[in-house]
Amino acid sequence: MSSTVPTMNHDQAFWLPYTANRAFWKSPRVIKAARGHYYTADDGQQLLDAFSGLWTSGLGHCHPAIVSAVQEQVATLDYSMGFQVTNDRAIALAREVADLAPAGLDRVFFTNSGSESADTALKIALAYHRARGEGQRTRLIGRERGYHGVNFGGMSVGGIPGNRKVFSAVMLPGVDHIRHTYSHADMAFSRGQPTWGCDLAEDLERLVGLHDASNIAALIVEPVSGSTGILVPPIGYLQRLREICDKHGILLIFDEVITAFGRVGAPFASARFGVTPDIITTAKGLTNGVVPMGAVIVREEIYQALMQGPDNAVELFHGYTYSGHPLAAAAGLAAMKVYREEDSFARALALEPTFEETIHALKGEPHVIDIRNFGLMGGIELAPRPGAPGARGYEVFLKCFEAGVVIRNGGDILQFSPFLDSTPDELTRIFETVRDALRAVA
Ligand code: PXG
Ligand code: PLP
Repeated sequence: MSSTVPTMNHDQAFWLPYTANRAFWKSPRVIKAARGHYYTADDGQQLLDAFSGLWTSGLGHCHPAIVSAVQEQVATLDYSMGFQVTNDRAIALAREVADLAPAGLDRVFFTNSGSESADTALKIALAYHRARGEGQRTRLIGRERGYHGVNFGGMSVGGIPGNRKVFSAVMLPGVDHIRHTYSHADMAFSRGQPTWGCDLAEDLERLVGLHDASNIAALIVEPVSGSTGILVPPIGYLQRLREICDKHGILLIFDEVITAFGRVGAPFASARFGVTPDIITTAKGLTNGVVPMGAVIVREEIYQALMQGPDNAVELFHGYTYSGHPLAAAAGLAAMKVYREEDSFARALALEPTFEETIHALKGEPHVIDIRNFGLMGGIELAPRPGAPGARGYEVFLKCFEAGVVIRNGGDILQFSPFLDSTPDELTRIFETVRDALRAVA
């Protein structure tokens, strides 16, 4: 490629992910340190983190127990071969994750992210059906407005138009989507689970009718949708999805990359809702965000179905160089210990009513057309500015940042993910800052 641009200095070589890069470099926001509930920016500004990293760090930043576990591990075993050989930390963490998971989900496959977990889960579903002699079950079903990461599999079952548009021609074949669960007219300003909408689960029957169940491998959904703007499942909806999957032999995959490890006041959303899927995908809170890692937790029957052929044959041709990385596993083990010792999941559950009160107090503020919450996940939806969708949300994000509070905006939906041990005063400060910002933007 012949270059038409002048020679660059490389101060701005970093191409930021999911970021308005040109606007960013005009006024960069750079963090250089963090402790507990606060970031320190490169100019020394203290920022209250209202998003727990990126849904990652429910225990707070630089938790001393996790920091020292990682420090010790890196000086003991940095890395060891991960195929045909493993390390002691990975074995120990798999055991703890399986102990925490719903009964029956007994096997843990490690990845490095939520996107890799989603693609791994889809591949396991296909391999499982094939191993049982039902290799024609290849169709994968996602849901509109779902987010399952950015790799080809997760993108294809995902249902966020902006993530799909440019790559439309190369989506996986044989993928369908059930309807999303949001209806402004029927559920705006619901607290917790909406009472309307259980019947939306019947949309899965529509796809079964269209394709025949014998062609369908799996359904993947987030128990509570996160990045699309906190869509809380209607009462009874997840139970109904489970029933329909059971009826037709379709595997049910819960993408719990956000909802696991305390975010909804339980170890998993599956436990909170009392609905057990066949496969759970996780990442983020698995290590409290300290070292990248994901995990796919699989029903014992699925694992057993794949244990075929001669003993010395690889059963599943899938894995990442860093699956079960010892540093990540050490961070995960320390995180599991802290979750236990600090009783984090119960604390999050106990904080939920205060969070709900504080966020819903913004009803009636300028631009606010809906407020949604579940566990410690919250969303405030703003009316888009005519002709400039997303601008209002972005400006509120910037105003809060200037005022020392880090929130996140997905377009015009403001999102909140406080720490599992946030204080009521912190929640008050977060939402008062948002209130001021809402009153200040056009
Ligand atoms: N599944 C779900 C349900 C997620 O929320 C992923 C998969 C992908 O994980 P990785 O680790 O590959 O990013 C996610 C990630 C937001 C936001 O603004 C959410 C995510 C990522 C970036 C932004 O809510 N979730
Ligand atoms: N590309 C090449 C050339 C590789 O050799 C490998 C792994 O060995 C990969 C991609 C995959 O990398 P990872 O295992 O870190 O996902």
